[in-house]
Amino acid sequence: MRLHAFPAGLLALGLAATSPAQAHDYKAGPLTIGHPWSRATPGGARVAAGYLTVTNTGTEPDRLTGGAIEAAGRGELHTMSMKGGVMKMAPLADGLAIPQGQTVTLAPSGHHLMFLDLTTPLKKGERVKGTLRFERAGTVPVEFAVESLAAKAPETRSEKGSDAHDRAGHDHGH
Ligand SMILES: [Cu+2]
Repeated sequence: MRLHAFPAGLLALGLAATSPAQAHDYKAGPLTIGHPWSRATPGGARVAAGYLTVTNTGTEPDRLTGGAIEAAGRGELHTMSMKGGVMKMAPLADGLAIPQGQTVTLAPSGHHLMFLDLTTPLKKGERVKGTLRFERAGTVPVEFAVESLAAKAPETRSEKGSDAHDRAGHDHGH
């Protein structure tokens, strides 16, 4: 998908130079987005996942409704849950609530962004440009830090995007 332009001045965007050196975060109104990251993808992989934290210091709830990276055709917001001893992943149709005063974490084995139709492999150590979409805070440009491929994560070679999620043995690094 195309990345949307956003009105200048809408966002108080801050890149905090905190240590450790790899940490990065962003501000969008009352939201602080902590360390967006992804994992390196094996050759041929068509999906990648995105993880981050969102802290809402405001007085109103917000809602994460989606996200994207330039290297992928589209993005979805997913949740994972155990069903009959098997991890299942499903799109979050209504987005993910970010209640005021709380921090919501997107992490492996939990809520995450899924980037589908990946056109370029993600390489460890690089940062990939993307966006997050919030109901109130709007579209927020971020960079996802690409970290190493987890040793246990097998390759995902499906060409069918989210269909892969319903198959046994699906894995793209959760
Ligand atoms: Cu997923």
